[in-house]
Amino acid sequence: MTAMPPVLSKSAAPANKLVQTTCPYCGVGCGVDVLQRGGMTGTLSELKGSTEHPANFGRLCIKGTHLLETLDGNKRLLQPVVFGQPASWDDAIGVIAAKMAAIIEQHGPDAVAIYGSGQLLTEDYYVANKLMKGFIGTANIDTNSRLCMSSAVVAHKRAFGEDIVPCNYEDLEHTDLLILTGSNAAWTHPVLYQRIERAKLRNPDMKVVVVDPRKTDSTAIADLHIALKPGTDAVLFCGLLNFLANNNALDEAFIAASTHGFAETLAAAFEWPMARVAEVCDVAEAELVTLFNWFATLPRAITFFSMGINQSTSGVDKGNAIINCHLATGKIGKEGSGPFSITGQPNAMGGREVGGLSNMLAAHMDIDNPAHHATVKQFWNAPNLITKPGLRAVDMFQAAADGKVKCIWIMATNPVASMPNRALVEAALKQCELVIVSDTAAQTDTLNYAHIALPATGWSEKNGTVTNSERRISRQRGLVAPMGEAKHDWEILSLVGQALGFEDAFNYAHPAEIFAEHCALTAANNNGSRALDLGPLADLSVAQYDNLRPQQWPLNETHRIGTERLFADGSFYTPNRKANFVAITPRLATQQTSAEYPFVLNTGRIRDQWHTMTRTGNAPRLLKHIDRPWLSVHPLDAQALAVKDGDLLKAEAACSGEVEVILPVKIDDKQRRGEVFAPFHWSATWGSHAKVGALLNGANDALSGQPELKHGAIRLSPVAMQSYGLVYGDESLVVALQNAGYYYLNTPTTAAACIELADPRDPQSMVAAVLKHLPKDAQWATLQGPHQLSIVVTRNNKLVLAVLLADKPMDMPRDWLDSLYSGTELSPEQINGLLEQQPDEAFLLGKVVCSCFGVRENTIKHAIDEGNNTVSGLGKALKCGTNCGSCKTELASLIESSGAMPQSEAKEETSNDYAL
Ligand SMILES: Nc1nc2c(c(=O)[nH]1)N[C@H]1C(S)=C(S)[C@@H](COP(=O)(O)OP(=O)(O)OC[C@H]3O[C@@H](n4cnc5c(=O)[nH]c(N)nc54)[C@H](O)[C@@H]3O)O[C@H]1N2
Ligand SMILES: Nc1nc2c(c(=O)[nH]1)N[C@H]1C(S)=C(S)[C@@H](COP(=O)(O)OP(=O)(O)OC[C@H]3O[C@@H](n4cnc5c(=O)[nH]c(N)nc54)[C@H](O)[C@@H]3O)O[C@H]1N2
Ligand code: SF4
Ligand SMILES: [Mo]
Repeated sequence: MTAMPPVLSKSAAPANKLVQTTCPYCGVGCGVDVLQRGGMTGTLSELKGSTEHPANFGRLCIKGTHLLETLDGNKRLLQPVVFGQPASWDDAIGVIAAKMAAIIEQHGPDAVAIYGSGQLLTEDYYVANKLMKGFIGTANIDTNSRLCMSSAVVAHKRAFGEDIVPCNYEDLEHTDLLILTGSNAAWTHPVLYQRIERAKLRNPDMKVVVVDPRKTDSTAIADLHIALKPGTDAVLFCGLLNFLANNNALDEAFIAASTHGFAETLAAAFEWPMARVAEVCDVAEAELVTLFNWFATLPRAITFFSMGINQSTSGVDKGNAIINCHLATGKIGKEGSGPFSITGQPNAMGGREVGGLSNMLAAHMDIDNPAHHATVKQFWNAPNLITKPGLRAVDMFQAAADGKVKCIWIMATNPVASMPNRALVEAALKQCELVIVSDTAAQTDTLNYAHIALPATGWSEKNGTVTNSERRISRQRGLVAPMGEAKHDWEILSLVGQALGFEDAFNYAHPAEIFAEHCALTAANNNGSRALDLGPLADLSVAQYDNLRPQQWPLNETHRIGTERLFADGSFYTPNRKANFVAITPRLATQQTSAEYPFVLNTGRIRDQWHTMTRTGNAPRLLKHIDRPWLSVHPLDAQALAVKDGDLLKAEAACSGEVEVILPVKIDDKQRRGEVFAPFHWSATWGSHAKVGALLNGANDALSGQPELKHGAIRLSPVAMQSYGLVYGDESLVVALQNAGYYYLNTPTTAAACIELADPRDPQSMVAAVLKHLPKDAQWATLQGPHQLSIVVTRNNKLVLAVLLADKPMDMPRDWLDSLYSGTELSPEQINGLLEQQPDEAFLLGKVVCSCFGVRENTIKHAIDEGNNTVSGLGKALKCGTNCGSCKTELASLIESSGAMPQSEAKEETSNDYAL
């Protein structure tokens, strides 16, 4: 009997399918499983961590978990916009090509620049690099990775001969000493931090040391926190090398066989005896002794470093000071040992692989190496291959401000918000003849300066590869069709390449073709001379590419399934195959404080937001942990400035010029005196004065070009505001009132839009602006008192807008406002509560749990927090549950959900509840 072919109905709905992709945020590169319902035009749901992905084994952090909530179509750029008008793709590409060609014709190719991003996929990045360096003929392609990884890149090249991260994530679980320096991994690389946390639970002997001027959440598992003076890490690691030499902790055999330059390096380190290190780093000698002894005596050690090291005018030297200590003790190339630079962005590593910085050629090949030049020229058949490096990020914007760069194409980055020296970046973009911005979001600080805005596809639509911090290449898969008219970045770049006359070189139809070409280039004339070798992936079919499983490079004939750890054989990628020690003379930060600018400004990240918030800002749940920018100030500094929590402080730097920065104060004893911290996530899209980048002057490392973003010099002064406001309700109504006062900050809740206002004049001054924007088709109630003025607008008795003004800052619980905005009709009492700006008692204390004695939920929770963590204990304290007893189960569940278990009941995590 012959088998019948299955009958397929043409109209059958596509089956639901579990698809694996990669998280688009940080460099951990977690695998993500998503349920695709109804094919590419359907919906996505049930997002979870991929249990078999070697980066995360099923775990995700809060940003990854809420990815689906960020895909808000209303916030997307959906159509090309050319000089303010919606346009077709044909028109947009035509205008770009014509204008670019004219600029190149008149001023040469160096008048054109691309400023790209470590958030592009490898395929996008490869095409951008090829177009600029091989065909347009300029190396003016730099990216935000310059602000992120470039110091580590140069440190690696100096020490190892190539930009190589030797370690892998498993090493973090098999070490005896983990030094986290300049990293707040608990917030910035959470899944790795969780892996470290669990490794320490399993092996309590493992030591964790955090080196950071601030006491961050990452110190939660630390055996030692060294709160050093900012900028002094090179001193610390020179001191460590000196100590290792004086305490017989060197690996002489390794130094002799595998390294070069030790004597000069040690001579430089001899300048740093313990007492001097303690003084310059401003830490207790005993803390240094503890750390140094651990490094000297424990067999395995990892130094995990990130932006507190890289974002410095001597970031490269700091990287090499760290690497020197690992080379001197042979703690490299072995399980659980090595210097581990952690990449920030999802594809910072992939960008480095394709050579997407202005001083690189391609595929880890160098501009000034004639053999490399010949290889790339032949491979690309490139008519205009560059012969000299191009502009680095800070210099690129300076050149634009000076009128030398006339056309800049900004792709997948938001430099007006994220570059230092905002005043200069704004001036540069105003000066440019042609500013092209490719973005997924409809609104960013940078889009305000775009002559041409191009809608790019975002995560869930894009299809390609990324490489994480441990050199592991994973697929980001297209799961849904592009929104609106969005196109893939590689596609947009190819269209422009074709329109400029390079049809043959940019006729890609699928990212698999680009990936194959990239892999083939890494293998071209390689023969083991470059670690980056993806040769075995150069001939993947589209189907094989689609099914590519995560793997680590190098991949070559000897390592066909990838290489976990590099340098295991003591051989490096310098001409003599030895690693270089680099003699270090530590330098302090360039932006030093003075009598006029007495505070050190440190900037960085928070747990639940990603960079300039164009994606994470769309998920109100991610604003629950922290809903506003702030400036952390030590209590004694706050006292001297006469400010309290929530007051507004004006921050000024010598470079901030016309740009005014105002931030709410957070009094914070985790901060050293004289130093303040601000997250850089909020931008002018979120608030009138949230422009932290304006306070940093763009000073950068001469070797890497990486700007000093952790050490500004600023002055602070309280802002005398006379009135404060809170505007809450329908988004369109709230947004219209944004400029009713001098200062505003957007703080949306999970239910509604919300902005805070402040103004140096009295509340009446804002009323005229408010009245102008109130809806005509609604009812209003108003109440004016000596210190406050409220307007409540309802439609059919349902709240649409509340404008609450007062002469002092008000702390209105957002949960209360949300409860009133829930779509139910407001009672007269509730309207009065709003008018009086007085949350009702029932809300503040929660619902009644024990009806017999009228005990409310929040009173009970408070008692639990106080230590009454048994039902009978609560009964004794509050009487609840002591009459009819029917609320006892609810009391028990409140105790359970509070997490307040008596010590004896607390369970240690068992070792089989996660896979490693
Ligand atoms: N939630 C979240 N996670 C992210 C990102 C995000 O935006 N949000 N971005 C990703 C990106 S691109 C990056 S680059 C990484 C960055 O990851 P991290 O480098 O961990 O993050 P930062 O907060 O920028 O800075 C880290 C710490 O450096 C400290 N620091 C400042 N000056 C010094 C110093 O002189 N010495 C030392 N030892 N420490 C100092 C700061 O106090 C801060 O706590 O995070 C990635 N992960
Ligand atoms: N003060 C201070 N400044 C800093 C830092 C700091 O620590 N302090 N850190 C620096 C570091 S390490 C980094 S990495 C940078 C990050 O700074 P940015 O790169 O400027 O920040 P993002 O918000 O990630 O910007 C990415 C932009 O690309 C868009 N986008 C997202 N996906 C895509 C896509 O697939 N295609 C296209 N075309 N667009 C897309 C987003 O909507 C967003 O507008 O900030 C730097 N700036
Ligand atoms: S740790 Fe990084 S890659 Fe993993 S889920 Fe969180 S943001 Fe995404
Ligand atoms: Mo970064």
